[in-house]
Amino acid sequence: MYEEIAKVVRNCGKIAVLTGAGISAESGVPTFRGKEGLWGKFRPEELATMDAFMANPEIVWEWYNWRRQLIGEVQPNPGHYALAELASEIDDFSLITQNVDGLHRAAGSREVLELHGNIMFNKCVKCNRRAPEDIDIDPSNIPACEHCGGSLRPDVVWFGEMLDREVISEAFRAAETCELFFSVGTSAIVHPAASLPISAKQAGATLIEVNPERTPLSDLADYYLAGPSGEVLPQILEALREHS
Ligand code: BJW
Ligand code: ZN
Repeated sequence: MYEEIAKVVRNCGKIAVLTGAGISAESGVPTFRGKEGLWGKFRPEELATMDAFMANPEIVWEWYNWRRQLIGEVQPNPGHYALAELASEIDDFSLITQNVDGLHRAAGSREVLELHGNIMFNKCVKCNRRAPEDIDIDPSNIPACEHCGGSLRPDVVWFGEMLDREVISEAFRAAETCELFFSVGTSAIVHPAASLPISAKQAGATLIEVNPERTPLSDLADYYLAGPSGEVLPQILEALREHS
């Protein structure tokens, strides 16, 4: 199987990869959904919204501070490193992530389309400007934006919010023009990210899914590789190097 995948990869000049929370699971970052999922006792739909922030900014900031601390203590895993290395083997490679943890960059991936922002940054709820990087937030005394006085919030995309127009356009461009699309460690239910593999397939790309559990995408995929990405992706890379 890996030999066959390696051949497909080798024959494709243009590859796009979409990752989700599952790729960071082996680093110790909990996923949102599924058996081992959920950040604490809250569902993302309950805390990752502007309504939740407006109703109770303190709880939302406590949740984000807790996650920031955890993410600050973890390291990339072999799945992240395999993708960074794969990029150097392929002429045209786009890495698109829904994750806000920055672990792809930490693994050496240089160009990463972060669809849902980055948890380590803050921005203003009113004017949307990014705040200086090193501001720690005290949930009981949330700092105000230095430009307009609005409250600071994490620089991530909540439900009901638009994704950055340039970032999502670039992601769709990559999906619609690639020859091979990998969907890795995502439940493939949150849109518009979940539309990317479908658009790629509709535009004629081969679709490979890497996930220990089946998802709504699995039946559409040309190859469904059941397993943790920290094991599956390095095996693809190894097969690619052996057969080139
Ligand atoms: C492993 C593994 C291992 C485990 N190895 N794998 C079209 C249709 C229907 C609904 C909509 C639609 N368009 C928009 C919507 C509404 C909404 C939406 O999609 N809702 C769905 C729930 C139905 N989307 C939005 O609101 C988006 N905005 C938007 O579309 O704007 C336009 C608009 C504006 C106004 C009105 C209407 C439209 C924004 C979505 C933002 C999502 N934000 C979050 C939080 C980010 C900040 C934060 O981190 O706090 O993003 S929610 C959360 O879900 C997070 C994730 O990036 C995202 C996706 O989750 P992901 O990565 O797939 O993780 P999991 O946990 O779901 O899955 C993990 C997978 O890993 C599992 O499958 C495991 O099996 C697997 N796994 N271990 C590999 N070792
Ligand atoms: Zn402001």
